[in-house]
Amino acid sequence: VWPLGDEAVWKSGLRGVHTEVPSIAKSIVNHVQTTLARQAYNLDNAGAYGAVAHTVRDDLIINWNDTQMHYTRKAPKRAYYLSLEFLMGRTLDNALLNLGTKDAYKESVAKLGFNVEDLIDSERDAALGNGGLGRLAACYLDSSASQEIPLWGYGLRYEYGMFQQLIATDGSQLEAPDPWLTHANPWEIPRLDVTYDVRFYGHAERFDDKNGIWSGGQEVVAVAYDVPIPGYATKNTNNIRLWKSAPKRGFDLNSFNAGDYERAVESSNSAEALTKVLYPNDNHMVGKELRLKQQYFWTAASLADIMRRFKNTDKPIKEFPDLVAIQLNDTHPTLAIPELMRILVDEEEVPWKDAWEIVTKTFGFTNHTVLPEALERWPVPLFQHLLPRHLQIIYDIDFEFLQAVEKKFPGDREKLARMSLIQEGMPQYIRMANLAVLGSKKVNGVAELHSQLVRTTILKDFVEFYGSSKFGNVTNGVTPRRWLDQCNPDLSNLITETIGVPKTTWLKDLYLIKGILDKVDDETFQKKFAAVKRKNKERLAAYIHSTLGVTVDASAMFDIQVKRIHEYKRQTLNLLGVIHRYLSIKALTPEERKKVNKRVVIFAGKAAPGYYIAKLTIRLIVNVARVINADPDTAEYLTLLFLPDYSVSLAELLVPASDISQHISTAGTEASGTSNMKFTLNGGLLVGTVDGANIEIAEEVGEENVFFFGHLAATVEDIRYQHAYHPVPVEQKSPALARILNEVSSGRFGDAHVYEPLLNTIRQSDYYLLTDDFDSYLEAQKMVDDIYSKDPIGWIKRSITSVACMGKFSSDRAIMEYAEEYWNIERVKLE
Ligand code: 4GP
Repeated sequence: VWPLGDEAVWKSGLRGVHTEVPSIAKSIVNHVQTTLARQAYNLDNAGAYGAVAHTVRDDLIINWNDTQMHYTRKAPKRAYYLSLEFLMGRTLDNALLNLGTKDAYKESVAKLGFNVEDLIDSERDAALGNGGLGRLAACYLDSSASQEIPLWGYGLRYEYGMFQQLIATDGSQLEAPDPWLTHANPWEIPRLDVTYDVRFYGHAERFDDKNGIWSGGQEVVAVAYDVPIPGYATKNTNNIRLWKSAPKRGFDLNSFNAGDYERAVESSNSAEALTKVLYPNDNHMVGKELRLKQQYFWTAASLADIMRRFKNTDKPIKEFPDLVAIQLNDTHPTLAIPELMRILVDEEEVPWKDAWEIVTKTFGFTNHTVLPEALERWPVPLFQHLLPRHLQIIYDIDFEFLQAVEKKFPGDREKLARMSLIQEGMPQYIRMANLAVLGSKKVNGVAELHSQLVRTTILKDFVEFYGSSKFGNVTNGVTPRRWLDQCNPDLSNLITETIGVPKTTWLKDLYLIKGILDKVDDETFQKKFAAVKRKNKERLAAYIHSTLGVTVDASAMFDIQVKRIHEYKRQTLNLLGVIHRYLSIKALTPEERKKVNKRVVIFAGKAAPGYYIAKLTIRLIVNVARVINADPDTAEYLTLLFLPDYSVSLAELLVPASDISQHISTAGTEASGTSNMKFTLNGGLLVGTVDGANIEIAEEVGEENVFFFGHLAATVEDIRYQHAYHPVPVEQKSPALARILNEVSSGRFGDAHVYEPLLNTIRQSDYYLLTDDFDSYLEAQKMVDDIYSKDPIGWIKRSITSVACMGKFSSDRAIMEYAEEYWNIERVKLE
């Protein structure tokens, strides 16, 4: 349908995506001239990046528009992924690869006197996330678009993303803000006309039939910003809608007129503060009011938007779950459950029972951690103050639920107390995980072991109540576009040339890379494969040289552990292992040392600013590195590095360059892990515990290709009990470890007293079982050294086999499991 006017004129103005060099170049020049208002003669890389990004943005928007119009016309069931974090990284390279226009852009950019790779490298990461949970959301968006699943993400447009990490002269982590939006962001489309009012505080009244009225308080406006997500080798382009908070009225006119300017802007400042900054915690809850406000602001705006879109279809409200599936990425968006109840019951006048049926057919809940400190609970008084109507709704849900539990398990008061949405005490708390389970159709964990632990520990009572069919598993995945083709183009090309299947096919059906297995014994292939790894290591070595000024030997084994710094992830175990290696090499004669397997051990990762022990860990790594790297006796055989400011783009450099990587969490604590998948997919082998997705990776690639060590999840509880009631000193359990702890205490690595609190976590309760796992860790490491140094061909074969068997870990497989088994959603391809 065309608006009034001349249809032919309209049509002549429309164009498709740029594919040819001349039109790309023309558009870039046009953006330099108009969008940037700059001249060719003084254009630097940043300017050229801006013009290229705007040209690509135009392409994305064209596909975005077509896709969304197609969805609207077809009106299929859609999925919504509610996530407080989307850890996107850079966009330009990914967009060019997904659109299939990278070569044409490369040529166009070269014609204008620039190098496309330099422009790609000048982009700042979008770091709207902490770690695994946020990066998973980004992979899922890429996969949904690539697999043509109609899905939108909903999140917050933080003005400041994940903090920038600096290392002080004493080795400690310093945090600096991440003002990633200071140079306008070409990848977002402001939708200043798409806004919703979100209420806080005020007064709630409840009526007999459970409906109510919520009024007064403060209103804040949510403004939409859209981020197009291009699928790979398809026109389908999905969307992430991010909300920015804005004051409802510019400022308080009364105060302004009375000359009190500070007062006048106060409320507008407080409205804007809502989406200022991402909370920098991973696997950990902080109970701050501002965080709860963020959660409600985001879920309320998202649901209002989803409801408006549903209403455009003119379907009766009871059909809502036939058109809408909402996935809760952990408990952060759980308020969507009482919020949908509020909309249905208070605004749409749906009877309570029917409303609850709609809700429980709509939501799905994914749990990402069983760590107790991560389980969200909110104090009732805070909740009552901020969201009085939602508290009433939660009480009503809880009342009915407990009646049903009592009916099924009469007289089991303890069970009632455990399952209630309200945790008794002073004050009472609301348990968000329980609410998420009650309000969802299905609940899942993120790897087989994790889902099993969810069913048998934190949600055991709920499995008994609902039956096990409500509780499933979707093992995580990673997008092979970014985590193979983009970060490791040489390996990607080698795979294509070897399996004889076009890239555009196997990158969307990752099981096809199994084809390289045929060549595992082929010497020419082995050489090519090894050469790719070597080149990636040299690329990383060059980065290390340019950033840290340290020269590393690319012929040494690269041993990498990069992830958030957390006690459960046990970076300290790795570090103590490195000290052990250092002392062992030092004890050898120069002649004996010649047989040592050379290693470069690399750490990177951020610690939450308030996490004291994690920050001490970083400080110790940096200071141990200073001692080791300055020791001429060992310099040739061992280098230890801490790379500051870990990010998605740094990961893209590290992942293809590992010989081994470490995923060494205490068994039962790492829900899945996803970097384990990325490293293995790029031919790095794993040193790991029998935990999370490590287990499934070993199932796929063969246990002989993974270096497992340590106690199993099933025994961890017993060991902790032993620690508490029959403690055995470290000296007795692991003399090797005791010696290393003493070396650190003695001040060999500086500041002896500073590290005592960290060492004491091991000497005292040792909650994460370092003492129990240390010796077996050393054995696994010895095996790594032996095979790597004595059987290089065997190593290459293991590495090839591992890559070949990673098909399962594509996020395409995971997103299709969600689509088919959880959301009941089909592909909608844009022709
Ligand atoms: C993480 C888990 O720790 C990690 O094992 C998992 O791979 C990832 O989620 C994605 O499922 N959890 C978090 C968190 O990031 O904050 O709970």
